Amino acid sequence: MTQAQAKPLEGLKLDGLELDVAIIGVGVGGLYALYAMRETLGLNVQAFDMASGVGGTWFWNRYPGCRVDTESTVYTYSFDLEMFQNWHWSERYARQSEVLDYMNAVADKHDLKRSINFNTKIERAAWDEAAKRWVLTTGKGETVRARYLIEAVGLLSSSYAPQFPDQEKFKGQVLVASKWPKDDPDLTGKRVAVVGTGSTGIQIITAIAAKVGHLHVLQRTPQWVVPLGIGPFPQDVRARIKQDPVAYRNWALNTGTVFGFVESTTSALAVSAEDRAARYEAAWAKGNGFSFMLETFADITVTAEANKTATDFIKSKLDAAVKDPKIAAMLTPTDYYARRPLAADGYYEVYNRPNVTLHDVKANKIERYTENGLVIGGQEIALDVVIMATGFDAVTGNYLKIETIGRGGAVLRDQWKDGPRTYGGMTMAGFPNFFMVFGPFSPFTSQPLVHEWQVNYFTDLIRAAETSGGIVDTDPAAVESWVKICQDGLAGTLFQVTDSWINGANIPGKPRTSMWYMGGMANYMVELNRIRDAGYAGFKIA
Ligand code: NA7
Repeated sequence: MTQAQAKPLEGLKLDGLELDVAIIGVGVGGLYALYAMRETLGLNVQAFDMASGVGGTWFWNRYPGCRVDTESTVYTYSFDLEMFQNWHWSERYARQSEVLDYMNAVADKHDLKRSINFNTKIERAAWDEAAKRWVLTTGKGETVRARYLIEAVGLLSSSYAPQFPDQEKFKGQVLVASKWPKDDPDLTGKRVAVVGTGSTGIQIITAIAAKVGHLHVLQRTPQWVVPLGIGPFPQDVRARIKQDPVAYRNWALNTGTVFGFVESTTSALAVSAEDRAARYEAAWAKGNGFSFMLETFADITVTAEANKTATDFIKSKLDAAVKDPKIAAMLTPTDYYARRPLAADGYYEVYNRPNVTLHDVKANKIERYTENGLVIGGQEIALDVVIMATGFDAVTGNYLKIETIGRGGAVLRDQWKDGPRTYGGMTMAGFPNFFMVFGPFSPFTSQPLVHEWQVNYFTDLIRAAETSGGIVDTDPAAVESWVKICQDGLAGTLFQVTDSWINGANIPGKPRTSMWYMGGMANYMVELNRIRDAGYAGFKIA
């Protein structure tokens, strides 16, 4: 890592600390929230993070091949216009180390680390009604009190890594992708198994296949994969951002998913077969999963018929790329193209390599570890390293890890037992002065610019509360109507019926439900601005 190591705050005694604002998490959302609270509002703020540095998901996910699959053009903050205009991204899809360097540069430029307590876990947050304060308890039992609490705990940062029986017997190494060691383990020549073929798994697989001795891919459910199109940062976009960064930011925010392209409004069924093939071919050549799914046609994730046109096309590419038809068949999904869209260059070609074996672990279960490896369908595979790329307890996971108690002793875990409940993805009823950055029922979009937008939105709310001396709470009826809008939105899509982390189906026992506003960022801003213009309807500043 090239960035300066973050030092914990020196001399700050946490126990008994009184703050205006406490922030949990200094990933993309929390770092900007810290800036907004301290620099824009001038409040007394401290942030807390379990990590020893800034970056959130980019701090922890250091696995081989880790990079954004959102264009770097929109994977950036815009609040510092000078940095937005001039930051040098070397690639169209920045590598993890580059994203982390960028976040450290932002934090250093704005001297944010002096307000961050690293290596500090917040285990409990309880509202003290008499004092009108949130009372936070750290992992060491210290107590910090704050008038406002902002949780920026990450959408995809609560690791999910199931343990297979007898793991303690295994003489090799078990690595969890989302908790990758800082001292990057050398996999050269090793016998490696990758469990999981989501975004993380396919990045690791394509990065290490040529390096390891033998790669065993343990696939439970095949997924549709398109190329990413790794290459240099596009100079035309750089010129556009440089010339008018505000216009570029506003353009990006006014799309559906804020991925740096405009979503199609054309049905896949409204064009001729030749036009359709040409559009898919161009999207394949360009790369990017979100672009392939959403920039080509409007209804791929909405109707089975449109979806099939996309999967037929990807299937034709898969069959052309994979030499062994049996392997090609194993790689072919049987469900809709309606999970989070995956993209990696040369993914299918990996399976032509003589040192790569694909295992179907749905048919042949991963049974247990032995000293030498894993037993799969009754057969032992000898291994040096097992990499768990098994995903996250997405969206709600990290909120529920903190024991959170609201007004009248309301327990967050009880309130969300059948699924989360929020207003605009930012607040909850009965949890006053509590704000989430990209909480459940936020728009289904890329992150940084949307985080900024939400933080700016509740910065205004906090300013209003500061001016009136009030407390910000949320009307339960407003929450219910927002949840209904979000549930209806997901119900109209194939995301609803396709198992994935998007609907909670990846975690055993998790309620399967919508966790998103599916109407797109442009509409989200219209809805939230309408609420603001109606005197913050649904929010209660009292
Ligand atoms: P994902 O997309 O949830 O993928 C997890 C993968 O792990 C997926 O292939 C799972 O198979 C597999 N998995 C999970 N549990 C098991 C067990 N017990 N045995 C075998 N295989 C298993 O997580 P990622 O980390 O790849 O990506 C998450 C997001 O992070 C990504 O979309 C980006 O936005 C960033 P399954 O499909 O459940 O059968």
